[in-house]
Amino acid sequence: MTKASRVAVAVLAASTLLTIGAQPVQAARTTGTAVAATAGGHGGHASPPLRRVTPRDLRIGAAVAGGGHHLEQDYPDPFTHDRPYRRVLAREFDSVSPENQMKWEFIHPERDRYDFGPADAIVRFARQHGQVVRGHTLLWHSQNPEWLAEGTFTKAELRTILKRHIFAVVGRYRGQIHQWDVANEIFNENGEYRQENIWIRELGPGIVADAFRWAHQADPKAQLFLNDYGVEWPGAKVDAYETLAKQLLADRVPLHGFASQAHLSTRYGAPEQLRGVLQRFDDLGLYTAITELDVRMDLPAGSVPTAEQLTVQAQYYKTVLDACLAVDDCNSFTLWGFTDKYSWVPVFFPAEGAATVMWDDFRPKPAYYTVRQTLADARRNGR
Ligand code: 9MR
Repeated sequence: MTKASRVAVAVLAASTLLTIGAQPVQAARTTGTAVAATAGGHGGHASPPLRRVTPRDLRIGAAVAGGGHHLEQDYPDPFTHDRPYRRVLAREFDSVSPENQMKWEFIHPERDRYDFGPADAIVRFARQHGQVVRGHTLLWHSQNPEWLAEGTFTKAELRTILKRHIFAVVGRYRGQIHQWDVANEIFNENGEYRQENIWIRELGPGIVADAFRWAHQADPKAQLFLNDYGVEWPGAKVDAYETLAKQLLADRVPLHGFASQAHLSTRYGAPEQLRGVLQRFDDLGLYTAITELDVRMDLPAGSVPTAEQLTVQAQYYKTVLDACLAVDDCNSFTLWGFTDKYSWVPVFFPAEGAATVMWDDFRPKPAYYTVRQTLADARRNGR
């Protein structure tokens, strides 16, 4: 079915999917220790794995840890060194997103040099394990190499640099990428273009459309996305994306999707309005996706989450998954890491942590079981 005809039947589908949305939250009454015991030392070998129970029109993904991981880390690159990690990644997920390995500073470290090795390894791994890849990311304000961020260029040079980069990177993986986050985090909370984005600041917002056009030329099969955090609730940022999406579509720019990263904290309420946000973009004929889900919680140094915290966390995961399942063309659901062992959260939020669905040793938490049950119910109900 084409995207257009899927939109036409979305209203019909919504009535079925509402039932899924109303599934009771699976109770998660165990403490971290008790969960460890009930998981029976699975070390993540929970059965069946997530990818086996996921509805057929949805991809279940995880970020691939590594590649200049976080800031300074005292452990070796997880993807290349941690074999149990790789086993769980292969078994549980059918989509992978390089957490850092395709970002400018890693894949294009010098003006005349690309370092494709780590990204190549992920694309190869995905092929070997029947997974698709989400490419991340092409036009962003952050993690740009020094030569670019500190360099002096004319506008024409900058435009050529971006164009060549997109053709080089997207072209290299042509036909092997499911979705590209073409433009990442381009608006601030007030819905204004971020001026710290070098491309937008120097070349104007029109460069966003060009980035989409170039990416499409380089890989006509990849679905091209706008991606951001802080769009889990309606507001100025979501309005800005909706206005931009409408404009790009009116101008026949190859935009195919809108994604909510969904970096959440239990300090704030669960994103009950996410479904409505995604529906606004589905109504435009776009795919939607959850691309970076994690749910952090307050964890004073050295403490472990309480049973109650884990239950609340599981509910947040379910709220986000339910939103995606209830929207017809939400076709990708990705966790930003599946184990606390390599999560970015404690590095960036020192008083928070435990944000993923598995403990450091890959034993599942209540959130894992809730996600799996919710996926299985949706698949059984014909999603
Ligand atoms: O998880 C990524 C972490 O390893 C990096 O150090 C960090 C640097 O900004 O980026 C993290 O990933 C971000 C993603 O690329 C875009 N959305 C927000 C993510 C969390 O910061």
